[in-house]
Amino acid sequence: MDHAERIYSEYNAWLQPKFSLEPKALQISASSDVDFIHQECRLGLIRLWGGIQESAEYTLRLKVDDLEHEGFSLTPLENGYEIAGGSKKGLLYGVYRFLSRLAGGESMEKIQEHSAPQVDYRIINHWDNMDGRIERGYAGHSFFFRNNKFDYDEERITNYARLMASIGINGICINNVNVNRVSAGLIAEPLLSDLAELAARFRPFGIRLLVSVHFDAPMIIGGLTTSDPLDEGVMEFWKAQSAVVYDKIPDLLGYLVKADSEFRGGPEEFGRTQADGANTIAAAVAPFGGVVFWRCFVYNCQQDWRDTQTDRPMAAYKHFQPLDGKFDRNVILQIKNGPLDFQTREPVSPLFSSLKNTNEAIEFQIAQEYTGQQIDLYSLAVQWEEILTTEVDKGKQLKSLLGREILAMTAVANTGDNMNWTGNTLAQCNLYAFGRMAWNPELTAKELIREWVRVTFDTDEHGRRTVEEMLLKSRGIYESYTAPLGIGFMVNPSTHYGPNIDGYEFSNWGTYHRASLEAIGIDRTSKGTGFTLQYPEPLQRMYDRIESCPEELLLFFHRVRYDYKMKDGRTLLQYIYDSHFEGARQAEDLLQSWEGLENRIPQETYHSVKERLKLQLLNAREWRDQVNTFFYRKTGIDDEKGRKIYR
Ligand code: GCV
Repeated sequence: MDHAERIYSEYNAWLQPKFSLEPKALQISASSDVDFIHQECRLGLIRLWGGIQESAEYTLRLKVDDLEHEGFSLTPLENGYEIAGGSKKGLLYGVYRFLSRLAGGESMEKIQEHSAPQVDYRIINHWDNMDGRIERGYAGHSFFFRNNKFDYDEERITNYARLMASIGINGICINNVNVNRVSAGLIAEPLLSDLAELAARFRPFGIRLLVSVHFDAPMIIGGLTTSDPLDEGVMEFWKAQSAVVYDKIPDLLGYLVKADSEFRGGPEEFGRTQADGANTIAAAVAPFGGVVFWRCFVYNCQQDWRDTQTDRPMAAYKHFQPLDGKFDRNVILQIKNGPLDFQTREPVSPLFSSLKNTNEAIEFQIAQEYTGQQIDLYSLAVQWEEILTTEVDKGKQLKSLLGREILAMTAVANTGDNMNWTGNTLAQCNLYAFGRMAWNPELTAKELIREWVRVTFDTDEHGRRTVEEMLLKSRGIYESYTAPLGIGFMVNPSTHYGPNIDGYEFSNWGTYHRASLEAIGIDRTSKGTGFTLQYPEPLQRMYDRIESCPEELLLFFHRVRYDYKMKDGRTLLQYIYDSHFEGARQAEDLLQSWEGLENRIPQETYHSVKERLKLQLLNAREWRDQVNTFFYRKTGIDDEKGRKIYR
């Protein structure tokens, strides 16, 4: 690469060249069985420095050592440096980590680290449809599929695999959990051979593919008349078809299944349990070492809004908790982080504390479906840190279950075929943070944001600090101008962007705020729907009592009068007004802070992010005015500070 080519490109994401770095003359030494890793190391240094000056005086040694399987150690030596991996995979991770720390500006002599991942499966789920559209995708089209066929740019796939491996991702599901009749065919020819070809492109990077399968595959591709998981023919179908699949892709990680959910078929249609469904499919992949990720997003999406007994957040627990211990060893229940659906603020799903004898995966969403759609700035790392440090059982934080009951961290991708992968370049930070956090859940949002900013932008301290602060504050800002205190939703139906306070109020989806002239929220306490009873003590009591319920979740658990006094003495209504005025004002600050970075951030990125921040400001003002007017019209009570509320 010559000097002129060494320029920042959004496409490189966190693998950028760095002009500010002083290259070091060295030679790389590695045995021939790690040629690919040697090559990755070399390419990485060339990318970073613009070239390598060879010198026998300093040796960068790559070796496979006796460490934890995927672990690595980075050690400066007398006249050289050593990167050791517990396996080839570990060595590859070590190389990427070493390059990343160099990119962050650290000097080689000071980089020392020993690291191994806490969870075995660190997985990205794409919600890509084979026609090329991405469900809840905000960065263009699929870079895997088009026109119901595989259609990809080979170089882009390699670059994507490298980006993912560089943050420790080891599993990728390329198709939407909402499997249709076309994508159901991914486990059969002719699509299976194409899938195998793609799997081979990810393999050198230590990434195994997963495939979302259709629960009704026995009927759709097997020609059977039922998908009943306890039917002999159905069991035989899954076994035979899986043998075909594993013959083509021996290291396929397994299947991902969304069943009995949002108009998808499932075992309950046949009077069977979720365990019956999962175990039949798991038995078919078990001989090949495959795993079934079985989603717990099971609820009644045909609820009548008049029915105040059915409470959607309670559904997953009701379906799965009684089955604890009934799932095969190679089944992993994939549970969304909260009991509702990737809202800005939800409690942690009660399933995590109640499943004691079942493998679990926690599912996050990097795609910002309800959190600004990669237009509004929203640092998910901040939210994930809160989630992972939430107490789930007598002093135990959720993250203490990682690597024990919770074997996998999975997340819905925020990528597409946009040049910068994520639409908003700053949303790359969320993708980066997910991988790093899945590797090391002890990392804080602050550390992750800092790392990402440092590896991505070759700017000065002011530039770095500004971006870091914007990202750190972004989640709080978004929450305050949208639907704070855990009330959630209030979004435009189907698109899920922008305010529509009653948009879901009379729908089937079970997401209601039930605002009246006096009060708002659903009573989910032991005296209400009983949702709080799904938590163990002391959480149950804490959430159940309004005095001890964390204020940020007040309206998730309680029905509260507008004149209720918040902890600081303000009424709930005044809190809502303040939150929306303040949030919209802070959205202005975000734009202003960014404008101060002109000439510190590459032009193209500067302008495209600025356009999004302007849209965010419009969105924030719209939320502010619609929400405040809504509550003013319900209550007839003015803002104490006399700010403008439309009548
Ligand atoms: C893939 C929400 C989204 C759906 C998504 C579903 C799920 O309901 O709006 O688009 O479907 O979650 O997680 O399965």
